[in-house]
Amino acid sequence: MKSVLFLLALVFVAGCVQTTTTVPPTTAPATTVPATVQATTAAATTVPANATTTTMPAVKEVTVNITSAGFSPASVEISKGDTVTWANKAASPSWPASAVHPTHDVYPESGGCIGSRFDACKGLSTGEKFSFVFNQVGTWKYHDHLNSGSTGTVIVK
Ligand SMILES: [Cu+2]
Repeated sequence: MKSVLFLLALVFVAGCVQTTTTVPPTTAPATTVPATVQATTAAATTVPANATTTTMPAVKEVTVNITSAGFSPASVEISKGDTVTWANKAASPSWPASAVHPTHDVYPESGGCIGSRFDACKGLSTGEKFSFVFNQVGTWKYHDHLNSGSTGTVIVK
């Protein structure tokens, strides 16, 4: 009788020990899940950090619409290295180019087709665009080479 009680007590203790041993494996996977979540959170934090780094040095692009009434807006202000894109929304062709007509040589970068690099070098048809990167600080007047009375200004700071 005594030995049966002892055996029962042993089984009970063994059962308790077994139960205690089962708990840590349950806790271990639970610990692994937050670790995975942390890793995912860390990766998610890295992506916006990269996106911010990419956004900061990004140059600005300003669009000037060419309408039947002229360049709109007629004057734009940008920073050095920014791009101005002329989009022809008019029914007739337009040829944006540096002042002064017809030499186009005011903008101080040689090249292009007439007197400077700031020159579309052709009439843009309706829907067509011309982009130019301004690397020279200054106030640069331009005109429509096909309608020289139509003018605009790009201020580069
Ligand atoms: Cu011209």
